[in-house]
Amino acid sequence: MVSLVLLKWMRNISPEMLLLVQILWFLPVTGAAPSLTTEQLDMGVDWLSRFGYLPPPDPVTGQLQTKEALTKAIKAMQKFGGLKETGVLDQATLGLMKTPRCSLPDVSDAEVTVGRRKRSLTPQNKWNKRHLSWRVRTFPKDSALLGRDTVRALMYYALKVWSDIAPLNFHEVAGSDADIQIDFTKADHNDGYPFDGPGGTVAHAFFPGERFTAGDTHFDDDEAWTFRSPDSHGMDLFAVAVHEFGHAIGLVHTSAMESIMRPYYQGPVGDPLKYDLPYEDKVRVWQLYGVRDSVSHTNRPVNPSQTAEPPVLLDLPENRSTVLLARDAPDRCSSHFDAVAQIRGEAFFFKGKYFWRLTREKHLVSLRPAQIHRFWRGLPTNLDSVDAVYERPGDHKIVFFKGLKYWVFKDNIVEEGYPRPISDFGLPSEGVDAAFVWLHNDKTYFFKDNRYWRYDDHLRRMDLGYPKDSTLWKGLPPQLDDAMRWSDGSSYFFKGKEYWRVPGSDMEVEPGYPRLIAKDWLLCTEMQSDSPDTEPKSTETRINGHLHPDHAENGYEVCSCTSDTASPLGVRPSPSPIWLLPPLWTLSLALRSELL
Ligand SMILES: [Ca+2]
Ligand SMILES: [Ca+2]
Ligand SMILES: [Zn+2]
Ligand SMILES: [Zn+2]
Repeated sequence: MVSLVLLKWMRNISPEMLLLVQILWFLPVTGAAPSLTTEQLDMGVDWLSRFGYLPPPDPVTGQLQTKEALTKAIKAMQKFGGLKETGVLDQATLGLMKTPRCSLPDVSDAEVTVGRRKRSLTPQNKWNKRHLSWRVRTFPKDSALLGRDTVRALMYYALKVWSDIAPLNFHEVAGSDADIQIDFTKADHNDGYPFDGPGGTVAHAFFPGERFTAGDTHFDDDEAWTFRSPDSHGMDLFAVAVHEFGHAIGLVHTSAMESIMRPYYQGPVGDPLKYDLPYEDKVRVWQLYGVRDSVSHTNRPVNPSQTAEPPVLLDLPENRSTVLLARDAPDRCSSHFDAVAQIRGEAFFFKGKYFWRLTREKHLVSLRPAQIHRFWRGLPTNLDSVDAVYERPGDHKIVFFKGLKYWVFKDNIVEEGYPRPISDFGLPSEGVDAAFVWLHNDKTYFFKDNRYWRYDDHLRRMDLGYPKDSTLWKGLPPQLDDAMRWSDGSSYFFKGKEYWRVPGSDMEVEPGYPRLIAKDWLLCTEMQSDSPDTEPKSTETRINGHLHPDHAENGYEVCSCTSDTASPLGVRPSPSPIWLLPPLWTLSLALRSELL
Protein backbone atom coordinates (compact mmCIF):
# COMPACT_ATOMS: atom_id res chain seq x y z
CA MET A 1 0.00 0.00 0.00
CA VAL A 2 2.86 2.34 0.72
CA SER A 3 4.05 3.48 -2.65
CA LEU A 4 7.52 4.19 -3.93
CA VAL A 5 7.05 7.90 -3.52
CA LEU A 6 6.11 7.55 0.12
CA LEU A 7 8.97 5.16 0.75
CA LYS A 8 11.38 7.51 -0.91
CA TRP A 9 10.16 10.40 1.16
CA MET A 10 10.23 8.42 4.40
CA ARG A 11 13.49 6.61 3.76
CA ASN A 12 14.96 7.98 6.97
CA ILE A 13 12.15 6.74 9.17
CA SER A 14 12.72 3.51 11.08
CA PRO A 15 10.60 0.59 9.77
CA GLU A 16 8.94 0.09 13.17
CA MET A 17 7.48 3.55 12.93
CA LEU A 18 6.22 3.13 9.41
CA LEU A 19 2.83 1.69 10.34
CA LEU A 20 2.19 4.41 12.89
CA VAL A 21 3.19 7.08 10.44
CA GLN A 22 0.93 5.57 7.84
CA ILE A 23 -2.03 5.63 10.22
CA LEU A 24 -1.32 9.16 11.31
CA TRP A 25 -1.22 10.25 7.70
CA PHE A 26 -4.16 8.40 6.33
CA LEU A 27 -6.63 9.01 9.11
CA PRO A 28 -6.95 12.78 8.85
CA VAL A 29 -6.40 12.94 5.13
CA THR A 30 -8.85 10.24 4.10
CA GLY A 31 -11.22 11.33 6.85
CA ALA A 32 -11.61 14.80 5.39
CA ALA A 33 -11.51 13.80 1.74
CA PRO A 34 -12.89 10.27 1.46
CA SER A 35 -12.47 10.08 -2.31
CA LEU A 36 -8.69 10.53 -2.12
CA THR A 37 -6.80 7.67 -3.73
CA THR A 38 -3.30 6.47 -2.88
CA GLU A 39 -2.26 7.71 -6.28
CA GLN A 40 -3.52 11.21 -5.53
CA LEU A 41 -1.76 11.20 -2.16
CA ASP A 42 1.49 10.11 -3.84
CA MET A 43 1.09 12.83 -6.40
CA GLY A 44 0.42 15.39 -3.68
CA VAL A 45 3.42 14.41 -1.57
CA ASP A 46 5.69 14.35 -4.61
CA TRP A 47 4.40 17.75 -5.76
CA LEU A 48 4.85 19.32 -2.30
CA SER A 49 8.44 18.04 -2.07
CA ARG A 50 9.28 19.20 -5.57
CA PHE A 51 8.17 22.80 -5.03
CA GLY A 52 9.76 23.26 -1.62
CA TYR A 53 6.78 22.87 0.72
CA LEU A 54 7.82 19.51 2.20
CA PRO A 55 11.31 19.21 3.65
CA PRO A 56 13.04 15.83 3.91
CA PRO A 57 12.14 14.35 7.33
CA ASP A 58 14.55 14.81 10.20
CA PRO A 59 16.18 11.40 10.95
CA VAL A 60 15.62 11.84 14.69
CA THR A 61 12.26 13.54 15.03
CA GLY A 62 10.81 12.96 11.57
CA GLN A 63 8.28 10.38 12.67
CA LEU A 64 6.76 12.76 15.20
CA GLN A 65 6.39 15.59 12.71
CA THR A 66 5.21 13.67 9.72
CA LYS A 67 1.47 14.22 9.88
CA GLU A 68 1.92 17.74 11.14
CA ALA A 69 4.46 18.44 8.40
CA LEU A 70 2.13 17.25 5.65
CA THR A 71 -0.82 19.28 6.94
CA LYS A 72 1.44 22.29 7.35
CA ALA A 73 2.87 21.85 3.85
CA ILE A 74 -0.60 21.57 2.31
CA LYS A 75 -1.71 24.69 4.16
CA ALA A 76 1.36 26.60 3.04
CA MET A 77 0.74 25.55 -0.55
CA GLN A 78 -2.93 26.55 -0.30
CA LYS A 79 -2.04 29.92 1.18
CA PHE A 80 0.57 30.62 -1.50
CA GLY A 81 -1.89 29.63 -4.23
CA GLY A 82 -4.75 31.71 -2.80
CA LEU A 83 -6.87 28.69 -1.79
CA LYS A 84 -8.75 28.05 1.43
CA GLU A 85 -6.29 26.68 4.01
CA THR A 86 -7.95 23.34 4.77
CA GLY A 87 -4.73 21.36 5.27
CA VAL A 88 -6.13 18.45 3.24
CA LEU A 89 -5.75 17.49 -0.40
CA ASP A 90 -9.23 18.57 -1.45
CA GLN A 91 -10.37 18.91 -5.04
CA ALA A 92 -9.37 22.58 -5.35
CA THR A 93 -5.88 21.76 -4.08
CA LEU A 94 -5.41 18.76 -6.38
CA GLY A 95 -6.72 20.90 -9.23
CA LEU A 96 -4.15 23.62 -8.58
CA MET A 97 -1.42 20.98 -8.39
CA LYS A 98 -2.34 19.90 -11.91
CA THR A 99 -2.12 23.46 -13.25
CA PRO A 100 0.86 23.95 -15.58
CA ARG A 101 3.60 25.86 -13.79
CA CYS A 102 7.24 26.87 -13.52
CA SER A 103 9.70 24.19 -12.29
CA LEU A 104 11.28 26.39 -9.64
CA PRO A 105 10.18 25.92 -6.02
CA ASP A 106 7.92 28.42 -4.24
CA VAL A 107 9.74 28.12 -0.92
CA SER A 108 13.52 28.33 -0.73
CA ASP A 109 15.61 25.53 0.79
CA ALA A 110 16.87 27.84 3.51
CA GLU A 111 13.35 28.57 4.68
CA VAL A 112 12.52 24.87 4.83
CA THR A 113 15.61 23.69 6.70
CA VAL A 114 15.28 26.19 9.52
CA GLY A 115 11.93 24.58 10.30
CA ARG A 116 9.73 26.51 12.66
CA ARG A 117 12.11 29.38 13.07
CA LYS A 118 10.79 31.59 10.35
CA ARG A 119 13.65 33.09 8.46
CA SER A 120 13.41 35.34 5.49
CA LEU A 121 14.26 33.96 2.07
CA THR A 122 17.92 33.63 1.21
CA PRO A 123 19.36 36.92 0.00
CA GLN A 124 18.35 37.37 -3.59
CA ASN A 125 21.06 37.06 -6.16
CA LYS A 126 21.39 39.77 -8.72
CA TRP A 127 23.70 40.57 -11.58
CA ASN A 128 26.63 42.80 -10.76
CA LYS A 129 26.84 43.88 -14.38
CA ARG A 130 24.18 45.85 -16.19
CA HIS A 131 24.79 44.65 -19.76
CA LEU A 132 23.61 41.11 -20.35
CA SER A 133 23.81 39.09 -23.55
CA TRP A 134 21.24 36.56 -24.69
CA ARG A 135 20.89 33.94 -27.38
CA VAL A 136 18.27 31.41 -28.43
CA ARG A 137 20.45 28.29 -28.78
CA THR A 138 17.74 25.77 -29.66
CA PHE A 139 14.29 26.46 -31.08
CA PRO A 140 10.95 24.66 -30.71
CA LYS A 141 11.02 21.54 -32.87
CA ASP A 142 7.47 22.18 -34.05
CA SER A 143 8.16 25.32 -36.03
CA ALA A 144 4.73 25.10 -37.64
CA LEU A 145 3.32 26.87 -34.59
CA LEU A 146 6.07 29.45 -34.08
CA GLY A 147 8.76 30.47 -36.52
CA ARG A 148 12.33 31.12 -35.37
CA ASP A 149 12.13 34.83 -36.00
CA THR A 150 8.94 35.08 -33.99
CA VAL A 151 10.56 33.20 -31.11
CA ARG A 152 13.52 35.61 -31.15
CA ALA A 153 11.26 38.65 -31.33
CA LEU A 154 9.17 37.36 -28.41
CA MET A 155 12.34 36.83 -26.34
CA TYR A 156 13.47 40.34 -27.24
CA TYR A 157 10.19 41.87 -26.05
CA ALA A 158 9.99 39.68 -22.93
CA LEU A 159 13.45 40.92 -21.86
CA LYS A 160 12.56 44.49 -22.78
CA VAL A 161 9.67 44.36 -20.29
CA TRP A 162 12.31 44.27 -17.53
CA SER A 163 14.93 46.57 -19.08
CA ASP A 164 12.27 49.24 -19.68
CA ILE A 165 11.95 49.83 -15.95
CA ALA A 166 15.27 48.68 -14.44
CA PRO A 167 18.85 49.74 -15.29
CA LEU A 168 19.57 46.55 -17.27
CA ASN A 169 20.46 46.27 -20.96
CA PHE A 170 20.01 43.11 -23.01
CA HIS A 171 21.66 42.45 -26.35
CA GLU A 172 21.42 39.43 -28.59
CA VAL A 173 24.65 37.62 -29.50
CA ALA A 174 25.56 34.64 -31.66
CA GLY A 175 28.39 33.20 -29.57
CA SER A 176 28.19 30.40 -27.05
CA ASP A 177 29.03 32.58 -24.05
CA ALA A 178 25.74 34.48 -23.76
CA ASP A 179 24.72 35.29 -20.19
CA ILE A 180 21.20 34.09 -20.90
CA GLN A 181 21.24 30.91 -23.02
CA ILE A 182 17.72 30.04 -24.10
CA ASP A 183 16.85 26.44 -24.95
CA PHE A 184 13.76 24.52 -25.95
CA THR A 185 14.41 21.07 -24.56
CA LYS A 186 12.49 18.12 -23.17
CA ALA A 187 12.54 15.44 -20.46
CA ASP A 188 15.85 15.06 -18.62
CA HIS A 189 18.38 17.54 -19.96
CA ASN A 190 21.13 17.19 -17.33
CA ASP A 191 20.46 20.13 -15.07
CA GLY A 192 18.50 18.47 -12.26
CA TYR A 193 15.17 19.88 -13.47
CA PRO A 194 13.83 17.27 -15.91
CA PHE A 195 10.75 18.25 -17.87
CA ASP A 196 7.69 16.04 -17.80
CA GLY A 197 5.91 15.95 -21.15
CA PRO A 198 2.89 18.11 -21.98
CA GLY A 199 1.52 20.05 -18.97
CA GLY A 200 3.08 19.95 -15.50
CA THR A 201 6.27 21.98 -15.49
CA VAL A 202 6.62 24.17 -18.56
CA ALA A 203 9.82 26.19 -18.05
CA HIS A 204 12.53 27.27 -15.62
CA ALA A 205 15.44 29.66 -15.39
CA PHE A 206 18.58 29.92 -13.28
CA PHE A 207 19.13 32.81 -10.91
CA PRO A 208 22.00 35.26 -11.47
CA GLY A 209 25.40 34.36 -10.07
CA GLU A 210 28.84 33.07 -10.93
CA ARG A 211 27.77 29.61 -12.08
CA PHE A 212 28.05 28.69 -15.75
CA THR A 213 24.30 28.18 -15.98
CA ALA A 214 23.33 31.46 -14.27
CA GLY A 215 20.62 33.23 -16.25
CA ASP A 216 19.96 30.26 -18.55
CA THR A 217 16.33 29.74 -19.43
CA HIS A 218 14.75 26.45 -20.54
CA PHE A 219 11.33 25.85 -22.08
CA ASP A 220 9.74 22.39 -22.19
CA ASP A 221 9.62 21.48 -25.87
CA ASP A 222 6.78 19.05 -25.18
CA GLU A 223 4.47 22.04 -24.67
CA ALA A 224 2.57 23.52 -27.60
CA TRP A 225 4.15 26.99 -27.53
CA THR A 226 1.96 29.62 -29.10
CA PHE A 227 1.66 33.32 -29.67
CA ARG A 228 -1.69 35.03 -30.21
CA SER A 229 -3.47 31.70 -30.15
CA PRO A 230 -7.05 32.27 -31.37
CA ASP A 231 -8.42 29.75 -28.87
CA SER A 232 -6.98 29.09 -25.43
CA HIS A 233 -4.97 26.17 -26.79
CA GLY A 234 -1.27 25.93 -25.99
CA MET A 235 1.17 27.83 -23.78
CA ASP A 236 1.63 31.52 -24.46
CA LEU A 237 5.39 31.85 -25.00
CA PHE A 238 5.59 35.57 -24.26
CA ALA A 239 3.79 35.29 -20.89
CA VAL A 240 6.01 32.39 -19.75
CA ALA A 241 9.17 34.11 -21.04
CA VAL A 242 8.47 37.31 -19.04
CA HIS A 243 8.10 35.14 -15.91
CA GLU A 244 11.28 33.12 -16.55
CA PHE A 245 13.38 36.20 -17.34
CA GLY A 246 12.16 37.55 -14.00
CA HIS A 247 13.99 34.57 -12.43
CA ALA A 248 16.98 35.09 -14.73
CA ILE A 249 17.47 38.56 -13.23
CA GLY A 250 16.90 37.40 -9.64
CA LEU A 251 13.20 37.45 -8.75
CA VAL A 252 11.64 34.56 -6.82
CA HIS A 253 8.04 33.35 -6.86
CA THR A 254 5.38 35.38 -5.09
CA SER A 255 1.88 34.64 -3.84
CA ALA A 256 0.68 38.15 -4.71
CA MET A 257 -2.52 37.87 -6.75
CA GLU A 258 -1.42 40.44 -9.32
CA SER A 259 2.04 39.34 -10.37
CA ILE A 260 3.76 37.76 -13.35
CA MET A 261 5.93 35.94 -10.76
CA ARG A 262 3.11 33.72 -9.51
CA PRO A 263 4.32 30.15 -10.10
CA TYR A 264 1.25 28.99 -12.04
CA TYR A 265 0.61 29.53 -15.75
CA GLN A 266 -1.88 32.39 -15.99
CA GLY A 267 -2.61 32.37 -19.71
CA PRO A 268 -1.73 34.99 -22.33
CA VAL A 269 -1.01 38.52 -21.10
CA GLY A 270 -1.89 40.40 -24.27
CA ASP A 271 0.16 42.29 -26.81
CA PRO A 272 3.93 42.02 -26.12
CA LEU A 273 4.43 45.56 -27.38
CA LYS A 274 1.99 47.04 -24.88
CA TYR A 275 2.57 44.78 -21.92
CA ASP A 276 2.97 46.61 -18.60
CA LEU A 277 4.25 44.71 -15.56
CA PRO A 278 1.98 44.55 -12.50
CA TYR A 279 2.99 47.12 -9.89
CA GLU A 280 4.10 44.41 -7.45
CA ASP A 281 6.70 43.13 -9.93
CA LYS A 282 7.99 46.60 -10.69
CA VAL A 283 8.55 47.28 -7.01
CA ARG A 284 10.41 44.00 -6.55
CA VAL A 285 12.73 44.58 -9.49
CA TRP A 286 13.33 48.17 -8.32
CA GLN A 287 14.30 46.79 -4.92
CA LEU A 288 16.98 44.69 -6.65
CA TYR A 289 18.34 47.12 -9.23
CA GLY A 290 16.76 50.51 -8.61
CA VAL A 291 14.66 52.39 -11.14
CA ARG A 292 15.95 52.90 -14.63
CA ASP A 293 18.28 55.86 -14.76
CA SER A 294 16.55 58.08 -17.27
CA VAL A 295 19.56 60.16 -18.24
CA SER A 296 22.45 57.81 -18.92
CA HIS A 297 21.16 56.28 -22.18
CA THR A 298 23.31 53.23 -21.66
CA ASN A 299 21.46 51.32 -24.33
CA ARG A 300 22.64 53.74 -27.00
CA PRO A 301 25.48 52.23 -29.03
CA VAL A 302 28.85 53.83 -28.31
CA ASN A 303 29.75 53.80 -31.97
CA PRO A 304 26.81 53.04 -34.23
CA SER A 305 29.03 51.84 -37.07
CA GLN A 306 30.35 48.97 -34.96
CA THR A 307 27.12 47.79 -33.45
CA ALA A 308 23.76 46.61 -34.57
CA GLU A 309 21.08 48.97 -35.71
CA PRO A 310 18.77 49.38 -32.72
CA PRO A 311 15.49 47.69 -33.57
CA VAL A 312 12.71 49.91 -34.79
CA LEU A 313 10.06 49.79 -32.14
CA LEU A 314 6.65 49.69 -33.63
CA ASP A 315 4.48 52.75 -33.25
CA LEU A 316 1.82 52.01 -30.74
CA PRO A 317 -1.71 53.21 -31.17
CA GLU A 318 -2.49 55.93 -28.64
CA ASN A 319 -3.13 54.24 -25.34
CA ARG A 320 -6.34 55.76 -24.05
CA SER A 321 -5.97 54.78 -20.43
CA THR A 322 -2.41 56.13 -20.28
CA VAL A 323 -3.54 59.47 -21.65
CA LEU A 324 -6.39 59.63 -19.18
CA LEU A 325 -4.03 58.75 -16.35
CA ALA A 326 -1.63 61.50 -17.35
CA ARG A 327 -4.35 64.20 -17.56
CA ASP A 328 -6.06 63.13 -14.37
CA ALA A 329 -2.97 62.53 -12.24
CA PRO A 330 -1.98 65.26 -9.77
CA ASP A 331 1.38 67.01 -9.72
CA ARG A 332 3.56 65.64 -6.95
CA CYS A 333 5.62 68.83 -6.72
CA SER A 334 2.98 71.52 -6.37
CA SER A 335 0.14 70.02 -4.39
CA HIS A 336 -0.66 69.17 -0.81
CA PHE A 337 -1.37 65.53 0.11
CA ASP A 338 -4.62 64.08 1.42
CA ALA A 339 -2.86 61.48 3.51
CA VAL A 340 0.64 60.23 4.31
CA ALA A 341 1.48 56.93 5.97
CA GLN A 342 4.36 54.68 6.87
CA ILE A 343 3.43 51.16 5.77
CA ARG A 344 5.84 48.24 6.19
CA GLY A 345 8.59 50.78 6.69
CA GLU A 346 7.90 52.57 3.40
CA ALA A 347 6.29 55.99 2.95
CA PHE A 348 3.05 56.45 0.99
CA PHE A 349 1.84 59.87 -0.15
CA PHE A 350 -1.83 59.93 -1.19
CA LYS A 351 -3.37 62.59 -3.39
CA GLY A 352 -6.75 62.29 -5.09
CA LYS A 353 -7.07 58.85 -6.66
CA TYR A 354 -3.30 58.33 -6.69
CA PHE A 355 -0.33 57.62 -4.47
CA TRP A 356 3.45 57.76 -4.60
CA ARG A 357 5.62 55.23 -2.79
CA LEU A 358 9.06 55.76 -1.23
CA THR A 359 11.42 53.02 -0.07
CA ARG A 360 12.74 52.76 3.49
CA GLU A 361 15.71 54.82 2.33
CA LYS A 362 13.30 57.58 1.21
CA HIS A 363 13.85 56.89 -2.48
CA LEU A 364 10.85 57.62 -4.67
CA VAL A 365 10.18 54.41 -6.62
CA SER A 366 8.51 56.11 -9.57
CA LEU A 367 7.74 59.66 -10.64
CA ARG A 368 4.44 58.39 -11.97
CA PRO A 369 1.82 57.85 -9.27
CA ALA A 370 -0.10 54.57 -8.95
CA GLN A 371 -3.89 54.43 -8.78
CA ILE A 372 -5.12 53.79 -5.24
CA HIS A 373 -7.95 51.40 -6.13
CA ARG A 374 -5.75 49.31 -8.41
CA PHE A 375 -3.25 48.59 -5.65
CA TRP A 376 -5.46 48.62 -2.54
CA ARG A 377 -7.92 45.96 -3.62
CA GLY A 378 -11.41 46.46 -2.27
CA LEU A 379 -11.69 50.24 -2.02
CA PRO A 380 -14.59 51.58 -4.11
CA THR A 381 -13.41 52.42 -7.63
CA ASN A 382 -15.19 55.78 -7.45
CA LEU A 383 -13.35 56.84 -4.28
CA ASP A 384 -11.94 60.25 -5.22
CA SER A 385 -9.59 60.64 -2.24
CA VAL A 386 -8.76 59.37 1.25
CA ASP A 387 -8.61 61.35 4.51
CA ALA A 388 -5.99 59.50 6.54
CA VAL A 389 -4.13 56.18 6.52
CA TYR A 390 -2.07 54.38 9.15
CA GLU A 391 -0.58 50.96 9.87
CA ARG A 392 -2.17 49.57 13.01
CA PRO A 393 0.21 48.54 15.81
CA GLY A 394 -0.09 44.90 16.89
CA ASP A 395 -1.53 43.20 13.82
CA HIS A 396 0.04 45.58 11.28
CA LYS A 397 -3.15 45.90 9.29
CA ILE A 398 -3.63 49.09 7.34
CA VAL A 399 -6.55 51.41 8.08
CA PHE A 400 -7.99 53.86 5.53
CA PHE A 401 -10.33 56.71 6.51
CA LYS A 402 -12.72 58.57 4.23
CA GLY A 403 -15.54 60.68 5.62
CA LEU A 404 -17.39 58.71 8.26
CA LYS A 405 -16.17 55.32 7.01
CA TYR A 406 -13.03 53.27 7.43
CA TRP A 407 -11.57 50.15 5.80
CA VAL A 408 -9.07 47.64 7.22
CA PHE A 409 -6.55 45.98 4.89
CA LYS A 410 -4.44 42.89 5.35
CA ASP A 411 -1.53 43.70 3.06
CA ASN A 412 -3.24 45.14 -0.01
CA ILE A 413 -6.52 43.21 0.26
CA VAL A 414 -9.50 44.63 2.16
CA GLU A 415 -10.84 42.60 5.09
CA GLU A 416 -14.40 41.33 4.97
CA GLY A 417 -17.13 43.47 6.51
CA TYR A 418 -15.69 46.88 5.56
CA PRO A 419 -16.30 49.78 5.30
CA ARG A 420 -17.52 50.36 8.84
CA PRO A 421 -18.46 53.62 10.63
CA ILE A 422 -15.66 55.54 12.39
CA SER A 423 -17.87 55.61 15.51
CA ASP A 424 -16.23 52.18 16.14
CA PHE A 425 -13.22 54.19 17.33
CA GLY A 426 -15.33 56.57 19.40
CA LEU A 427 -14.57 59.33 16.91
CA PRO A 428 -17.15 62.09 16.34
CA SER A 429 -19.16 62.16 13.13
CA GLU A 430 -16.93 64.72 11.44
CA GLY A 431 -14.25 62.46 10.00
CA VAL A 432 -10.52 62.74 10.68
CA ASP A 433 -7.75 64.90 9.24
CA ALA A 434 -4.81 62.82 10.38
CA ALA A 435 -3.92 59.50 12.01
CA PHE A 436 -0.55 58.21 13.14
CA VAL A 437 1.05 55.93 15.70
CA TRP A 438 3.45 57.57 18.15
CA LEU A 439 6.52 55.34 18.48
CA HIS A 440 7.06 56.69 22.00
CA ASN A 441 3.97 54.95 23.46
CA ASP A 442 2.59 52.82 20.58
CA LYS A 443 -0.72 54.71 20.80
CA THR A 444 -2.73 55.90 17.82
CA TYR A 445 -3.47 59.63 17.53
CA PHE A 446 -6.32 61.11 15.53
CA PHE A 447 -6.49 64.81 14.67
CA LYS A 448 -9.51 66.81 13.52
CA ASP A 449 -9.39 70.61 13.18
CA ASN A 450 -7.84 71.79 16.48
CA ARG A 451 -8.51 68.69 18.58
CA TYR A 452 -6.84 65.31 18.97
CA TRP A 453 -7.73 61.90 20.38
CA ARG A 454 -5.54 59.09 21.76
CA TYR A 455 -6.62 55.56 20.92
CA ASP A 456 -5.31 52.23 22.20
CA ASP A 457 -5.22 49.83 19.24
CA HIS A 458 -4.22 46.89 21.46
CA LEU A 459 -7.32 47.28 23.64
CA ARG A 460 -9.36 48.73 20.75
CA ARG A 461 -10.68 51.64 22.79
CA MET A 462 -10.27 55.39 23.12
CA ASP A 463 -8.19 56.55 26.09
CA LEU A 464 -10.02 58.60 28.71
CA GLY A 465 -9.70 62.37 28.81
CA TYR A 466 -9.83 62.98 25.06
CA PRO A 467 -10.22 64.94 22.83
CA LYS A 468 -7.63 67.50 23.87
CA ASP A 469 -6.56 70.78 22.34
CA SER A 470 -4.04 70.21 19.55
CA THR A 471 -2.06 73.28 20.65
CA LEU A 472 -0.57 70.94 23.28
CA TRP A 473 1.65 69.87 20.36
CA LYS A 474 3.75 73.03 20.33
CA GLY A 475 4.42 74.50 16.91
CA LEU A 476 1.91 72.40 14.94
CA PRO A 477 -0.74 74.12 12.81
CA PRO A 478 -4.45 73.20 13.17
CA GLN A 479 -6.28 71.25 10.43
CA LEU A 480 -3.44 68.96 9.47
CA ASP A 481 -3.46 67.00 6.20
CA ASP A 482 -1.97 63.92 7.86
CA ALA A 483 0.86 62.67 10.05
CA MET A 484 3.10 59.63 10.20
CA ARG A 485 5.86 58.11 12.21
CA TRP A 486 9.14 57.44 10.48
CA SER A 487 12.03 55.04 11.02
CA ASP A 488 14.24 57.79 12.50
CA GLY A 489 12.03 57.70 15.61
CA SER A 490 10.40 61.05 14.83
CA SER A 491 6.82 61.91 13.96
CA TYR A 492 6.10 63.98 10.86
CA PHE A 493 3.11 66.28 10.37
CA PHE A 494 1.98 67.46 6.95
CA LYS A 495 -0.11 70.42 5.88
CA GLY A 496 -0.24 72.17 2.52
CA LYS A 497 3.22 72.18 0.98
CA GLU A 498 5.01 71.97 4.32
CA TYR A 499 5.90 69.45 6.98
CA TRP A 500 7.01 69.56 10.60
CA ARG A 501 9.22 67.13 12.50
CA VAL A 502 8.60 66.22 16.13
CA PRO A 503 11.51 64.17 17.46
CA GLY A 504 11.24 61.24 19.88
CA SER A 505 8.87 61.68 22.79
CA ASP A 506 8.77 65.49 22.55
CA MET A 507 5.49 67.24 21.95
CA GLU A 508 7.24 70.16 20.33
CA VAL A 509 8.27 70.84 16.75
CA GLU A 510 12.02 70.75 16.11
CA PRO A 511 13.64 74.11 15.25
CA GLY A 512 14.12 74.65 11.52
CA TYR A 513 10.64 73.46 10.58
CA PRO A 514 8.38 73.66 8.58
CA ARG A 515 10.24 72.53 5.48
CA LEU A 516 9.01 71.79 1.94
CA ILE A 517 7.51 68.32 1.40
CA ALA A 518 8.16 68.29 -2.34
CA LYS A 519 11.85 69.08 -1.94
CA ASP A 520 12.66 66.72 0.93
CA TRP A 521 10.45 63.75 0.05
CA LEU A 522 9.35 63.84 -3.58
CA LEU A 523 12.48 64.69 -5.55
CA CYS A 524 11.34 68.14 -6.62
CA THR A 525 13.65 71.07 -7.01
CA GLU A 526 12.44 74.39 -5.67
CA MET A 527 9.73 76.09 -7.72
CA GLN A 528 9.56 73.05 -9.97
CA SER A 529 6.32 71.80 -11.35
CA ASP A 530 6.57 68.41 -12.91
CA SER A 531 3.37 66.91 -14.20
CA PRO A 532 3.39 63.30 -15.40
CA ASP A 533 2.95 64.50 -18.99
CA THR A 534 6.54 65.64 -18.96
CA GLU A 535 7.89 62.63 -17.13
CA PRO A 536 11.13 61.53 -18.75
CA LYS A 537 10.93 58.18 -20.46
CA SER A 538 13.66 55.63 -20.28
CA THR A 539 13.33 54.35 -23.80
CA GLU A 540 14.49 55.92 -26.98
CA THR A 541 11.83 56.61 -29.52
CA ARG A 542 12.08 57.16 -33.22
CA ILE A 543 10.25 60.04 -34.75
CA ASN A 544 10.27 60.48 -38.53
CA GLY A 545 13.21 58.12 -38.82
CA HIS A 546 15.51 60.16 -36.56
CA LEU A 547 16.75 59.00 -33.23
CA HIS A 548 15.59 61.26 -30.42
CA PRO A 549 16.93 60.22 -27.07
CA ASP A 550 14.68 61.52 -24.35
CA HIS A 551 16.19 64.00 -21.99
CA ALA A 552 15.45 64.15 -18.34
CA GLU A 553 13.67 67.43 -17.98
CA ASN A 554 14.23 67.55 -14.27
CA GLY A 555 17.93 68.12 -14.52
CA TYR A 556 18.67 65.40 -11.97
CA GLU A 557 18.67 61.66 -11.95
CA VAL A 558 15.70 59.73 -10.75
CA CYS A 559 16.74 57.91 -7.61
CA SER A 560 18.53 54.67 -7.94
CA CYS A 561 17.49 52.48 -5.07
CA THR A 562 20.74 50.51 -5.04
CA SER A 563 24.24 51.85 -4.75
CA ASP A 564 25.50 50.60 -8.10
CA THR A 565 23.81 52.30 -11.00
CA ALA A 566 24.00 51.53 -14.68
CA SER A 567 27.47 51.79 -16.08
CA PRO A 568 28.16 55.15 -17.67
CA LEU A 569 28.73 55.62 -21.37
CA GLY A 570 32.07 54.42 -22.58
CA VAL A 571 32.48 51.31 -20.46
CA ARG A 572 29.90 49.33 -22.40
CA PRO A 573 31.45 45.96 -23.23
CA SER A 574 31.97 45.42 -26.93
CA PRO A 575 29.25 43.15 -28.24
CA SER A 576 29.94 39.66 -29.50
CA PRO A 577 29.61 39.10 -33.24
CA ILE A 578 26.03 39.26 -34.34
CA TRP A 579 26.42 39.38 -38.09
CA LEU A 580 25.30 35.78 -38.31
CA LEU A 581 21.84 36.82 -37.23
CA PRO A 582 19.34 38.85 -39.17
CA PRO A 583 19.05 42.23 -37.47
CA LEU A 584 16.29 42.41 -34.92
CA TRP A 585 14.36 45.14 -36.67
CA THR A 586 13.46 42.61 -39.33
CA LEU A 587 12.16 40.48 -36.49
CA SER A 588 10.02 43.36 -35.35
CA LEU A 589 8.58 43.51 -38.83
CA ALA A 590 8.02 39.76 -38.76
CA LEU A 591 6.24 40.12 -35.45
CA ARG A 592 4.18 43.00 -36.74
CA SER A 593 3.05 41.04 -39.77
CA GLU A 594 2.05 38.28 -37.41
CA LEU A 595 0.17 40.77 -35.28
CA LEU A 596 -1.83 42.20 -38.15
CA1 LIG B 1 5.83 19.85 -19.14
CA1 LIG C 1 -5.93 64.04 5.72
ZN1 LIG D 1 8.96 30.56 -11.87
ZN1 LIG E 1 16.61 22.95 -17.59
